[in-house]
Amino acid sequence: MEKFYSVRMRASKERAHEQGGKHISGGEQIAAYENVRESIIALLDKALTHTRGKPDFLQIQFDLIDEPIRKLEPLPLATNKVETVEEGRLMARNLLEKSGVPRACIEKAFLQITEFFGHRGAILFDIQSNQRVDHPNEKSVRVSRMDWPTDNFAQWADHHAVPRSKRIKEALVLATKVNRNRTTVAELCWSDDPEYITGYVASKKLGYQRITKLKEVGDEHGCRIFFIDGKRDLSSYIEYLEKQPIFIEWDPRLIDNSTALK
Ligand code: PML
Ligand code: MG
Repeated sequence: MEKFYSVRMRASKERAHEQGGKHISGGEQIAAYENVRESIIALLDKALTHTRGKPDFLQIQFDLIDEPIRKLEPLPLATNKVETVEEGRLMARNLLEKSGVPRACIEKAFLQITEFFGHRGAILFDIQSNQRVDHPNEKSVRVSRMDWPTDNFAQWADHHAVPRSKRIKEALVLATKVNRNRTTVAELCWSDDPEYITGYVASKKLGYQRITKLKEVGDEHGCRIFFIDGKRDLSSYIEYLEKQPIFIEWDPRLIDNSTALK
């Protein structure tokens, strides 16, 4: 069996993340041994050229994946055009509700949203208790060990007339891993990159729903919230997010499987 390595990067400014530094950039790849060098260089470039600033702490590590890599079909993608942040956020709330997040829970999360800015990982918000549950250390959760082989992504992107953008690829990889899991009800995300204002709501039910404006240009506040069903086992869910290796693989024979969500 071919061996694969998880390659990951994190970069921050002033101090390391755990010492309160400002998050600059993070990245995940899975590579065969002969491609590890290329992955490290790609992640290094990502960290050194980020619009959030020059990092002064950077860590890149790789480790052997010694368990089978599970394959998942990418979530179907749709793009919703909006003109203003207000319209975009209203649309996000509506998509979350359609995905099965109760209205009261959405309102509570939006009231607290400024507390969820600036984390390098994701916030877990429980729809049963209406509160954040990735406490007590406030570290947030980093989804890791996932990738989408370049050729297959390019085929998928060309077929769907989506730009071959690394950012879209990385976001869809993460959203697919997270939202194919039963504990996740829906995800809300927008970037902390001041120049990037498109974000998304994703869920099993609605797929990956891009929203073209969720914040103003120049705003460095981003967020990533997983609305989860807290009746399920939280520790095995976090274990899945952090440890389960995933490859996204699009099967061109399933041409537009928008109704075939698992
Ligand atoms: C990020 O930059 O960290 C998140 C980007 C989310 C949206 C990507 C897209 O579909 O355009
Ligand atoms: Mg980012």
